[in-house]
Order: sequence, then C-alpha cells, then structure tokens
Amino acid sequence: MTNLAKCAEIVDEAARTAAAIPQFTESAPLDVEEAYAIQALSMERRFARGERLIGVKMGLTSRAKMIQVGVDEVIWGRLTDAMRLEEGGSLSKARYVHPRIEPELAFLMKRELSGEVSAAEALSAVEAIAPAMEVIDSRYRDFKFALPDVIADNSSSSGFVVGNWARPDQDFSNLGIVVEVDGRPVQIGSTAAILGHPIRSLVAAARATAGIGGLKPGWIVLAGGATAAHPLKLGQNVRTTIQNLGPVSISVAE
Ligand code: OOG
Ligand code: MG
Repeated sequence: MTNLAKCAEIVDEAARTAAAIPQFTESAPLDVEEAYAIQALSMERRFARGERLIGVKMGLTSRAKMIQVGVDEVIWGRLTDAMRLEEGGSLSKARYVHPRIEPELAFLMKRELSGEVSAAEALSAVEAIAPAMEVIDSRYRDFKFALPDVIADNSSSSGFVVGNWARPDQDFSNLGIVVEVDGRPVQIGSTAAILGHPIRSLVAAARATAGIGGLKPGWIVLAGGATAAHPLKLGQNVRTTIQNLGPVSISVAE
C-alpha cells in the first residue's frame, strides 16, 4: 500500500522548495482516488502553514491541453490565497521548477454549487467572469507524469492572475483569445475550446468538488487552459486578451 501522507510530504516539499521529483507511478501503482487523497493531504500542509483555500482550478478541459501532456481526463486542484499573483505585477521565476502559463477564464462564485447541476444552474451561481492566466509548474522531472501523478501534485497548479471582472450575462461561449509574449502572439484560441463552452467546466467543477462540499460563494474557479501552455522565460511580459473581457498580464522576474 502506498503511504499517502509520505507522498503528500514529498510533493509539498517539492513545491515549497521548487525541486523536481520523480513520478510516484514510476515506483509504485497509484490510483486516482489515492492521488486525490495525496492532493488533499499535501494541501492540508499548506493550510497548516497559514494559506487559505479560495477556489479550484479545472485542468485538461481542452483538446490542446490533453494533447500537450498526453492525459485525456478532466482533473481539478485547489487554489490558495498565496498562489494569487497581482494583475500587471510579476512572478518570481526562482520559486518554480519549470513554469508555464495558460490562458484561462475565471468564474467568481455568487452561490454554492455542488453535485449534478445543469449549465443554467451553474450560470445562475456565477457573480462575474474575467480573463485569467494560470501558472502551472509540474513538480515532476521534465514536466512528465501519468494521470495519478499530476492529480497528487495539485494538478500542476502553482499560481494564477485574474483581470477585470465582468458581468456573466453575456455570451462567453466563443470569445477569441490571444496570448502575447513581449507583444508577439504565441497562442491563439477561443473559449469554445474549453469543453465546447466554459460553463461546462463549471458544471464539472461542481461535480468534482461535491465530496468536499462543493463550490463556495466568493471562490474563484479557473475553467482550464484554452490553448497549450507556454513556457516562461526570465524577463518576459506575458499578456492574455479575451475578446470583450480585456487583458490580463504578468512579468517574469528573478
Ligand atoms: C496539468 C494541468 C492542466 C489546464 O488548464 O488544463 C491545466 C498540466 O498541464 O500540467 O491546468
Ligand atoms: Mg490550467
């Protein structure tokens, strides 16, 4: 049997010290349920250090992302206050192993949402939407992992930045997305790449988190990268613009 608490300590230390580790599945079998237990235990260690749970991230909700990492199931992870980066600010590259950035759509929850819900029910629980970016940083060597590994590693989540909030009563099913590095486009896409409509990611989030009581008012939910993730290099300025919603940006500092 895998020692879940030990694995949680290993992955938490890897994240805390930005040091890459081998995949768990290379040395012992691990199933998805055990992987989520490791995630929960490793995040408990962060909460014990004073971080607060402020939402969740959905992952692998687009084909581009599934293809990039070779895993084709929707996954989720936890967002803490310490992971939030200032819009227009900078991140410290030294705090990550091999960070990549993804264009995302963020939901701000108005009401609780848990279990099996319709798209209309999900939408009615949303206070606002915003352009966002997630910084992902697999703690595994070479950014390579199997499904249980990435789940145990909080689904690679390590930071996020949110732009201006907008009313959710607009059509956000197919909005154009451009990711620019130093003004040069590196990824283009559409919110439609997220499960056909980003609201489906929120429906999936409600189902996925039912076991921990569902999504709470005030929480942020990241819908998942709409394009492949882009590796970050020192000195870069990265900006994502979503049609009708505007830009969100971050710089990469030492
Ligand atoms: C897994 C996390 C995927 C997304 O938005 O699809 C993710 C990874 O690619 O390392 O955050
Ligand atoms: Mg993501």
